[in-house]
Amino acid sequence: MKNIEIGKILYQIAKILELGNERDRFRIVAYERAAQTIENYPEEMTDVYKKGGLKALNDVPDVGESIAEKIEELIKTGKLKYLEELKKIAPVSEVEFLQIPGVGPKMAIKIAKDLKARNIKDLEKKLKKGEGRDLIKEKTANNILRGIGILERMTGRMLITEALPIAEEIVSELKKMSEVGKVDFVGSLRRMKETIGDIDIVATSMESQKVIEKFTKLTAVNQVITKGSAKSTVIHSQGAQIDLEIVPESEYGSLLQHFTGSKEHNVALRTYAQTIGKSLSEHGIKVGKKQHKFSNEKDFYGFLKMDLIPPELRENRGEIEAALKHNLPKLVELEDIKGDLHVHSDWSDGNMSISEIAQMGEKLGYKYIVISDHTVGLGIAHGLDEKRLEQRQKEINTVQKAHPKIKILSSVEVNIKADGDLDIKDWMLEKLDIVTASIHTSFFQDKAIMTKRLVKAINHPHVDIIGHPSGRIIGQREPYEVDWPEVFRACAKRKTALEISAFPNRLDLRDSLCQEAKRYGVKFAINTDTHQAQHFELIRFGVAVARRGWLEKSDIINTQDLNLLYKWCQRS
Ligand code: DGT
Ligand code: CA
Ligand code: CA
Ligand code: ZN
Repeated sequence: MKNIEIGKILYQIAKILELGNERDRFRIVAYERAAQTIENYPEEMTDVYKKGGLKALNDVPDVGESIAEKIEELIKTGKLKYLEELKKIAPVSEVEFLQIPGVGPKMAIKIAKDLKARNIKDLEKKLKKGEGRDLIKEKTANNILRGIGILERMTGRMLITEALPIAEEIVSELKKMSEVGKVDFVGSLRRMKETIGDIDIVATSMESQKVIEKFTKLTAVNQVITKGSAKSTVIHSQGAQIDLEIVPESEYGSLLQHFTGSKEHNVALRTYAQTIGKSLSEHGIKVGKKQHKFSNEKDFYGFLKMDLIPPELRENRGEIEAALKHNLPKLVELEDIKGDLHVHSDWSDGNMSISEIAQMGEKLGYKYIVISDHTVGLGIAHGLDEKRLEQRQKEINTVQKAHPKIKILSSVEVNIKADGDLDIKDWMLEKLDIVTASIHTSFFQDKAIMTKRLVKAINHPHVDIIGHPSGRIIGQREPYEVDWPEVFRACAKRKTALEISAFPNRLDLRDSLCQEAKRYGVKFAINTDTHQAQHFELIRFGVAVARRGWLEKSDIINTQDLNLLYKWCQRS
């Protein structure tokens, strides 16, 4: 059983406990935390268990004795008696309603008991007809309908962080086969889109049938949907669909281009090609009767008098014109990142000490690392008040002495209250090196109020960055209603950066909004929002969003040397 599956089961337990009115809030939180840690853990729990048994499971952060035992049972039997028991007590429909983003236990019970909806479909019908408006207000009903919409859109899609390891594993298996030449994953995954429908892989081989045979027999393959002489579709053990196509080496460039997409990019490209008398297909470019083949993409785009377009830009958002004019952006790269500006320590809800964070930062080759714990308003995250912030500063000073190679900056992720004020006093904020302000409460305000609230925080003299600016959680929560142009104008004027959170289900600010914000002159910070060691490596997904948003090194404040970063922060 994979970590992702174990994580899902633990989340499910937390939800059912909540539904059953579990009094012990900490028990619910314990399951949620364990689930989050395991989902992102770099080593499979099965391997941890193989090496060190129950004790090793217990040593995984956030995994206590009782949860370790449950993981052991899951690994051994693939089932969990405790969950079966819980499900017997919890009503089926209520558990189903909990899947709807924004619907909590209380609402789930109300929907089932008072509105008498039998399942999600039934609920959707009832709400659309306007039934039970005395029980559920218009606004709430609309929120629930929106939640059902998110659920439907997400169904069958995975987060890129789930899809990428699966694709990488299959690519490496294919590379091991002696019959295989080149292999690449293509489609939305190569474009680094935030969610992935299915995984597409292309490979070259002279013996395609043999490769297809071996591919369909890989241990990670659960089910074979189709199997041709050069094409196959299978279902991976983690539920993902994988399309494999074997292609001739001589046409590899055009096929790679075709299967990378996006469909919108390909359609626009084909339309442009027609205007100059060329006809595109997956096999190459036809001029008159002559079919030109391409072994690499650079030659393919070059034949159309274009620069090679990075996969992340192939969404038909202006890249074709830019490639023709030879002014594509020089996109930011992972190696450009000089430090992470958003890391939680064990002073709030992170599980690393400041010393461990400094060590990790050094290991990653960062020039600086920013400790940005939550502030007091966020009770559940053990937020810091002014007094504890001063205590933390002492520890930072001590650790800094032991780590002269990396600069440890003192920061907070301060809460933006419903009225746009911050929950830490100005005199304390002034002492910090850098300040990120984020919204963690009152998500569903009207557009005008939310915009005013954000702009107030942007204009605060001590705020340098707005954290996860749109508040969306992929598959769970829609972004807030915000007047983005107004927010972008305020950011550009005040020189407040917008964060691109690399956290897998946030990836917020999203790609298209980054592209738009850049036009206003907004700067960005690519951060991980790390709470535990393995989160640091998520930074690549933040860089991917920035690249999809057309951003260059100079658009990102944490690609700059420390003195320039200081300059950015001490502007007031
Ligand atoms: P996904 O799987 O929903 O995340 O998105 P993609 O982009 O991976 O889409 P998919 O798997 O349906 O197809 C892979 C690529 O194949 C797609 O990006 C472009 C190409 N393709 C598929 N269908 C068409 C089509 O009808 N016209 C053109 N021009 N290209 C297509
Ligand atoms: Ca795909
Ligand atoms: Ca596909
Ligand atoms: Zn955070």
